[in-house]
Amino acid sequence: TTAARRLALAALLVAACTTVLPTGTASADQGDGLRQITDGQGRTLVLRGLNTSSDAKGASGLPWIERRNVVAERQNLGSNVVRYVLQWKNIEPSPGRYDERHLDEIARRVAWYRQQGIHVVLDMHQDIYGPYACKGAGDGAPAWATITDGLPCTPQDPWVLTYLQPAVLRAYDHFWNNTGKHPELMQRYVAMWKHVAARFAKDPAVLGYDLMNEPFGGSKQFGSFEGPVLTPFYQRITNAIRQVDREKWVFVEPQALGVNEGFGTSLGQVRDPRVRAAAAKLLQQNAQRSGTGLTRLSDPSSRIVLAAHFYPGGVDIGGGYTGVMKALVQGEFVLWRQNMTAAAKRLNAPLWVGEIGGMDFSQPGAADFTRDWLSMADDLRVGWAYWSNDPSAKGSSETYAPLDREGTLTQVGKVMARPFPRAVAGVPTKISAGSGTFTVTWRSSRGVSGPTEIWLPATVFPGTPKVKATDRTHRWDPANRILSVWNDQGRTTHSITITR
Ligand code: 9MR
Repeated sequence: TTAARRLALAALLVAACTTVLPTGTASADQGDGLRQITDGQGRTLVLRGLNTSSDAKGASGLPWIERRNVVAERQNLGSNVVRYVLQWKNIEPSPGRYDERHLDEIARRVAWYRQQGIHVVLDMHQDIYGPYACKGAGDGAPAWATITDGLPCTPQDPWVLTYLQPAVLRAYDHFWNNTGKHPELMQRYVAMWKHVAARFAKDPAVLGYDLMNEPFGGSKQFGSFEGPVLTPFYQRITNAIRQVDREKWVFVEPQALGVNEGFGTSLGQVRDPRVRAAAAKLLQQNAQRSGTGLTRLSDPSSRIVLAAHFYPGGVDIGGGYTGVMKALVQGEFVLWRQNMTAAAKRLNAPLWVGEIGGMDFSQPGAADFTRDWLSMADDLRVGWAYWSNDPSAKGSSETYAPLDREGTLTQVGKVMARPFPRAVAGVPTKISAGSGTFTVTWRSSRGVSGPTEIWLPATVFPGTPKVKATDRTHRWDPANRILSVWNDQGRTTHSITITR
């Protein structure tokens, strides 16, 4: 039966993950020491929001949303980020010719997010290589970049199995130049990213670039893909982007197979050229004004983010979250946490969950599952983007999307609407949501200005929130439901507890 197969799959994943677990006990506080994504004022950004959208995979490459949906998202979920789906096929319909009208359409939607104060991460999406690899099954690459050598292909159910079809494997093998025949494909992809970055470099809403959704190595996987093939490719794209954009964050994803479910990744470190450039400038300035001391530069640190996905095996293919299944999925939570925080530390990069897979709310345990991944993110002080915002992406019922087409919270949306600190004036050390209470603690860090901003949903805090804080100055903005807290001068650790 399918239930038995799901169980077997989950058990297999847990067993496999256990074998790659680092030895030693899990630290209770794995979020400690993780680097953070920061804003222009040096504040830590805890980025939470939705993926927009799965239906953008279609011919137009554009999502279903209208401006009012973005307004509703900010009001009802407090989103401060969107992972915005775009695709190579729509951007570069023929080699070297970029569709500026399509980029304008993207920019028009990016502006809707800007108006709501929502940061945009541009996600170069792909699944199963592209629509031309397997009879329209996938999305991503244009026809001209899809070379399958006429191999056969039959779309599979579940859809991920289509990755293993001969034509799809060959398309990837040519893209990664595993075949040694098409080095121009990766060159085109790099040049395409440089063009997109040049287009959005000055757009203040765009926070960064997610270089490739869920990379798949074709006939090379894990150790023969992530380190030797994917890492240098990311480095090439990053170098090209930095020629036109020194500031924005670059989001890199591990391979999806296995890692989405908790396997460790062997992705290597991508170096940010802005670090070397800033150091060189500093040396030069010091030489020019010898004796005047160091000149402060804005922020010469690396801006590479590890954007991992989380799809505990079982629930994303329609299983429940009860009994043995729940225990197995919880095992995957532990593995994912341990392996992804270890990878982020090894890569010296902040961790962000670019996709967390929702669960079908007609299945038992869906609310518990949602609360559990939300709590994991709180514990780690990492942000996430939920997959996805499509009201009917997975079948006809509206069971996955947090908001319906009118912008009203759905069942999953009501669980997801919970308090979080959008920006923290320092390094967050604790984020904890209880029923009707919320606590954040943080420590000061140098060069930070502006307040800590906490979003408080009306569903949890209907009235004016009661505040107990170590710091004296706060302001409640009832229209936007944001509580701002300014660090007291001289204090190094801060704490705030909110009750209703
Ligand atoms: O949820 C999406 C599903 O409806 C599609 O059939 C499938 C193929 O396009 O893609 C699913 O979305 C996936 C996303 O593109 C990448 N990460 C995993 C998502 C869930 O499977």
